[in-house]
Amino acid sequence: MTYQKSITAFAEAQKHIPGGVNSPVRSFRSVGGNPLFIASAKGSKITDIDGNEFVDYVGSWGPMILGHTHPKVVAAIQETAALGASFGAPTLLETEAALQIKKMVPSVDSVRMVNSGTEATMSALRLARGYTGRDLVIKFEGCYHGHNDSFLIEAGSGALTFGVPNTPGVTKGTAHDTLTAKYNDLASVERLFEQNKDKIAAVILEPVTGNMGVIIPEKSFIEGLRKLCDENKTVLIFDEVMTGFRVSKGSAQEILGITPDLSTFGKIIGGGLPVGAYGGKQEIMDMLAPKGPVYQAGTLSGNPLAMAAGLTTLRLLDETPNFYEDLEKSSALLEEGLQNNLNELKFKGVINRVGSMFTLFFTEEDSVKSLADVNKCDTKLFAQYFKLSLDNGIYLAPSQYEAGFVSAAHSKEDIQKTVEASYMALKQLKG
Ligand code: HOZ
Repeated sequence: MTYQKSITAFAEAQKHIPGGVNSPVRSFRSVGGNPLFIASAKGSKITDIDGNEFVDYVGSWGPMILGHTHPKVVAAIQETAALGASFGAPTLLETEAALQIKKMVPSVDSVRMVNSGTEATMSALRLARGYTGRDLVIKFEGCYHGHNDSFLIEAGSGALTFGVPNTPGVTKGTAHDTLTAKYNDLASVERLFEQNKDKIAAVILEPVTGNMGVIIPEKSFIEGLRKLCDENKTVLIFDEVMTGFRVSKGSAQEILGITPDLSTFGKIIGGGLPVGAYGGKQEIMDMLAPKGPVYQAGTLSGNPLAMAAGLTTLRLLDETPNFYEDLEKSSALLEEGLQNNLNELKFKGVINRVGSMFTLFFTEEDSVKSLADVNKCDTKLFAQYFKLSLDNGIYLAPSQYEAGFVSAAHSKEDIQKTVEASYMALKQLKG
């Protein structure tokens, strides 16, 4: 495979865009290489400007659960665009989108649209602070909730990949208001509650993590968080930007059987267009302006194109018979194939998967349950695996600390090709 056009394009982009990319995770810096510049995508495949085609497991970092350029989503965007791209005034689409989200996630009584997952978590935290009259927030090491100052403390995703979990530019005051606990370690949360009685506004977490790779919460941990928040009148926020409508129709909260007070969404609810949302208990949501005193706004919030793409996507997820069952089958097939490869080649690794989100961790450990476990992974080995996979036509996220996403467009042949490519890569790594 040649990547020459991408190499030239990246050299040019770096002259005009910081680091040549508009979001750090897109650079291949941590795996050493040149990011691919993408020309187009269809279904499960993505094509770069050199004409190379890959089976895509990035899926725009989560939104493309139907696969790329789904004809109904494309038609909805085109039809809506013909009527006007943005009005800065209410449209019927916004209420329809809100109703659809409420139908699929019953903990949401009322929902406010914003433009990204970052905006959703930032606004949810402000709302929780306004509602409780408290300042502190507990987040978990390795969880990523977008690039708000409050959450760039021990953060995952690109912040972890590029070694800046506590980024410069965040004021001491802001950092002081963010407390960090350990994922799957309830005692670390209990300690923070004891030390900060009646001061904690919110606990926020990825109910299944994707931003330090996929980690599954233990039942006692997630139940314990709900209990602690109830006892301390603290708002429990599930950041479902990645897991929302991804791991099941009702999102992670459905499979975990835990009802958060607020949820944040993004990615899938925009069908590939920029969008975010936060919603939850009526009593809390009623605190938002113009009804209540907590201010939050946006010129492009509830944008018609994003609403049309998102609503069409959500309706397809809701109404396609056996959608999540079928997605589970292909994802399980992939996991089984990857696990068989590991077993056959006696290669040490851990695969964590929930529905169509998965991570293959290159680790000597038997399980990966926390950031401490993630930090034991061999990122150099991952980088080599990533490159070999790419050369074999498989496009993975360019970091060990991310999730892979299977879409409804991934066929049995795609999965088979991926398993074979993975086998070849692992074999080469074994030497
Ligand atoms: N949550 C996404 C990856 N972990 C963010 C994508 C980005 O930062 O561009």
